Amino acid sequence: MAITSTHPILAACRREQTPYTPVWLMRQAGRYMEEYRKLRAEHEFLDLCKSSDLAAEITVTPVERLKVDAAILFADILLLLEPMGVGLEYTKGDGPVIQNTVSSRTHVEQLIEFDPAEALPFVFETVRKVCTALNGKVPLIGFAGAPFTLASYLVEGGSSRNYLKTKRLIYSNPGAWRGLMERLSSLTAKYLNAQIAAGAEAVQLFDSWAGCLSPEDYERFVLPHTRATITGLTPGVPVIHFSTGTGGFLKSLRAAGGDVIGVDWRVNLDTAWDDLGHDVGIQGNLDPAALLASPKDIRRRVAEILRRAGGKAGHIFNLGHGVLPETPVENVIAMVEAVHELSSR
Ligand code: 1CP
Repeated sequence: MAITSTHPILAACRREQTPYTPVWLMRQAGRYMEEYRKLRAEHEFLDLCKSSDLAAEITVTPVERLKVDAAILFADILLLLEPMGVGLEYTKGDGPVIQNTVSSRTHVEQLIEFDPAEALPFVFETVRKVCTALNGKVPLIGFAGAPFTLASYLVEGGSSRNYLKTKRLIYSNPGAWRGLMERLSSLTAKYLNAQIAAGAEAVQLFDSWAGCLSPEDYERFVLPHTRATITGLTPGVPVIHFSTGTGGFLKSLRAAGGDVIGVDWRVNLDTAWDDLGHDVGIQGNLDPAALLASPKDIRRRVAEILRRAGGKAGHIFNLGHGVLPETPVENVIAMVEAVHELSSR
């Protein structure tokens, strides 16, 4: 406990000075890694998530291979939706599919109520196994989808380009929307608290698709619910609040909560941080596609982000979104090395 609580990534969450800028990558365990592809060739994705031995192995491998400063739990934001009885499937090539989509108050009321600690025991087993394997070397970050991003999958039935079904529900049936978001926000808080109880030392809330909303709609229909999730979390555990495409309303994301705000590459890190205020941490924000460039170019781009962070306490280096499956693993290693070397102080 004493070792990890002073770990750079947790210190950065508290905006304390660190000997170097800590770094991890969203989707650091995934298809760009040969080790993962091998396991995936033998098992369905959901089966990997539900086998705590395999999920723990997939979580720990990139920590050793990439020398990153944190592990991210191998799981998926949509696991929390399966016990609701909506029929979750991962189909080859098409991404996740929800069979029974939500478009009315009746549908919201039909969603099965459950206790995440009981319905998803494999997640917490994985957390415990990962903590044992890491043995205090680096902290484990737990995660969940933020209520809006989870709701968007329930309403759309999968990924979406314009989120029209979601917006139609918000505009035409705000009561049903509120009911859905209230369910998801309390469920998410319980789920994250159970990850924390099992050993996660920080948590990240992914609101990956919040950027489809106008600032006004975000404030009215999303912010109160994300805030309810964050206020419901175990005190003292750092919260990273991540989204993409939200450069136009960063202040509202900040108002929803989080010790650290995760930003994508569509904003410059320094202007984003000025906008957020320097009394909150910032995470980001290399374009994941930059990892397709040469190691020399990657190093230059890393230096530029570090320059914009200005060595100020509270910066966690990350990509602006998840690692792309096409990424050469050597380039990821080069990126992590560059962050550590160039930020050393
Ligand atoms: O085919 C496969 O091997 C499955 C691919 C895969 C993986 C490796 C999916 C399906 N999920 C995951 C793991 C995962 N998902 C992790 C842990 C691994 C890590 O970070 O190292 C995490 C944190 C997530 C989170 C997640 N799942 C998000 C939020 C982050 C983001 O990328 O925005 C979202 C939106 C999902 C839904 C989801 N699950 C899987 C896919 C391909 C998607 C995205 C689909 C879409 O574009 O809508």
